[in-house]
Amino acid sequence: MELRKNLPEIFEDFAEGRRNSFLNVKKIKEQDKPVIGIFCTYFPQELAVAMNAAVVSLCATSDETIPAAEADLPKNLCPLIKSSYGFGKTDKCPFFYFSDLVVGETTCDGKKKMYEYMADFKPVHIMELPNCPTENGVEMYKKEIIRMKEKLEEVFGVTITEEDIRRGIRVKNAERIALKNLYSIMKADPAPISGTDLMNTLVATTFNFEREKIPAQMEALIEKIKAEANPTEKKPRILITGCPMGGATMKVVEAVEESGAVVVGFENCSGAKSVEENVDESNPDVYDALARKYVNIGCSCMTPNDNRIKLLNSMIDEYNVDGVVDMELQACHTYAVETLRIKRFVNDEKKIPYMNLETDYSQADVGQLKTRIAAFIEML
Ligand code: BJ8
Repeated sequence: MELRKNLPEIFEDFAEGRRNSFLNVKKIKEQDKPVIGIFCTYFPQELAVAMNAAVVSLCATSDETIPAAEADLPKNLCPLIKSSYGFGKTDKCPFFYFSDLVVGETTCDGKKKMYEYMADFKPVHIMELPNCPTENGVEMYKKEIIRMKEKLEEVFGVTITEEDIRRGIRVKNAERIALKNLYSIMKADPAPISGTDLMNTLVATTFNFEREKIPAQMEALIEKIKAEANPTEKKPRILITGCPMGGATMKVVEAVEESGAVVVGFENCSGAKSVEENVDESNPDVYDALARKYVNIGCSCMTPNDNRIKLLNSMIDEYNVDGVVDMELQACHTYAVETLRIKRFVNDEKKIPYMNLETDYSQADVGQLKTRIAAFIEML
């Protein structure tokens, strides 16, 4: 990061880095390094770091390939699933194209059934994720993580030692701490940057293949923000929760911020959900340590999903949140069913306003979203 640049230019650099990542993944292939494509934060990336493989996120966030996907999949299916499948099927995503192996998990029903068709045109490995974040679930996922490691060894002809995995854990823990330090700057009131810049930066870092460099980059960015961002206006402070954010769904963040509020936190997968908790480096059993961290991710695919409530509880307090916006993607049943529990918790226990909205990857509802969100913000 060039420290002579001003903040807007630096945020633009992160966006540029994401665009360049298409070229970077090509370079990685030219160096004969393995590329693993993933769809979910339940994949323990420590295994990939342990074998020096690049990890690319294949969760698509645009509606471009949905019509192609709908030739094979039902129309009434989550846009994330259709879009991701469509990019793979039409070969429009370079990350998918360059992935040697795609890893999926048994999360929601739509995703796990989609992988069956995806396996027709790409090698796919499925990790069986438990439904419940219990000791049984941890035991089961531990076995799956070991099976995943063995699959990687078989496909790529490598040996992954426990020492390699420990290095992977250290690298990923340092990365998570750095990302948490970045989004924690939003605890300040007024918030120093917009939620839009924050989310775009968080998403861009997932496309940085030099993971060891992320902590220093985040540190430099935080210094820059502290030195240059001097907001004076206090605004209503919004926490966003629900399905993963990014790409087309940034329309929700933009609508919040255009209405005069600021998004101070993202509990979603692209935000705190997978970053808050680290892997216990003192656990002598690396597989147990990984299983415990990952099974604790508060996704609505888990039942009961107390970990989401736990994280929301601390974020609402720490970020001094005035209102919660719960974003559901169309036909995402697990998150949709969970809205009632989240509403009850936010209204009854935290005593602050809550709204939930359902959207997809089209821009057709932007006007309606803006009207609803503006009315919500006005009420705060
Ligand atoms: S850990 S949030 S990345 S599953 S939105 S495809 S749940 S129907 S994306 Fe997710 Fe992993 Fe959970 Fe995170 Fe299904 Fe819902 Fe679509 Fe979803």
